[in-house]
Amino acid sequence: MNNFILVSLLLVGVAVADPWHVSLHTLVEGGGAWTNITEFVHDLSSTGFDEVTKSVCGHGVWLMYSNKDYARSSWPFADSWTEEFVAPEYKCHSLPSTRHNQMSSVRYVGSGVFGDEVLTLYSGQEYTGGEDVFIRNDDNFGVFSNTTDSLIVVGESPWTVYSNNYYQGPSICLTPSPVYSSNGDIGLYYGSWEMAELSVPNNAIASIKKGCNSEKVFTYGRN
Ligand SMILES: [Ca+2]
Repeated sequence: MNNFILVSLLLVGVAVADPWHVSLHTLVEGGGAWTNITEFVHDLSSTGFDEVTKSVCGHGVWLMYSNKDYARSSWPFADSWTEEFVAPEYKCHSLPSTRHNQMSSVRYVGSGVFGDEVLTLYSGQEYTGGEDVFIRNDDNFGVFSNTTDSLIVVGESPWTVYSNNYYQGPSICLTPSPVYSSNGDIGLYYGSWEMAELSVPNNAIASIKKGCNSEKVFTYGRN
C-alpha cells in the first residue's frame, strides 16, 4: 500500500514537471528528418531547420512563425503567419500546404509546463513581437500600458484586464475553454484573442487581476 502511494506521487510529480516539447519535421504527419525543440528559438537556422518544416509533433502550447524573431509583416512587404499548436498530449499536426517550408521561429506560450495558470501579452497582432508573462495580479503596468495587440490564457483561471491602473476603468474578463485529451478528460485550458476584437478603449491594458471580476466576459470559442 505504501509503495503504491509512493509510486502514485512520483507519477504525479513527473506529470506536473513535464516540460513542453515539439519536434519539427521535413515531411507531413511527423515524417522525414526532425529536430527537437524545448526552448524559444528565434532563428531556426541555428538548428539547421529554417524553412524546411511541414509538420510538428509534441505537446504543450506553441507558437510557430513564418518570420524570424516571432515577427509579423503584412502586405506589401510580405504576408506572415502564426500557427498555434495546442496539444494536451502528444500528437502530430501537419501544417497547411500553403505554410510548408516557411517556418523560421518557434516559442512556447506562458511558462512552458503543464499546471501553471498564465496570462501572456504580446506586443504584436497574431501573438508576435515581445511578450510579458503573468502568473499573478499586477496593479500598474506604468510605461508598458497600451503595448498589447494580442493575448493568450493558459490554465484554468480566467483573467480580468483593466484599462486603468489599480483595477479601475473599463474592464473585461477573459475565460479560457477546455481542450480535451483523447480519453475525454480535460487536458488543458486555452484561450487566445486579438485586442482588436475585444473593444477595449484605446486597446489599453494598465492592470490585470487573476480571476473574473468584470461583467463583460469573453469566453474563448464562444464569443
Ligand atoms: Ca520564413
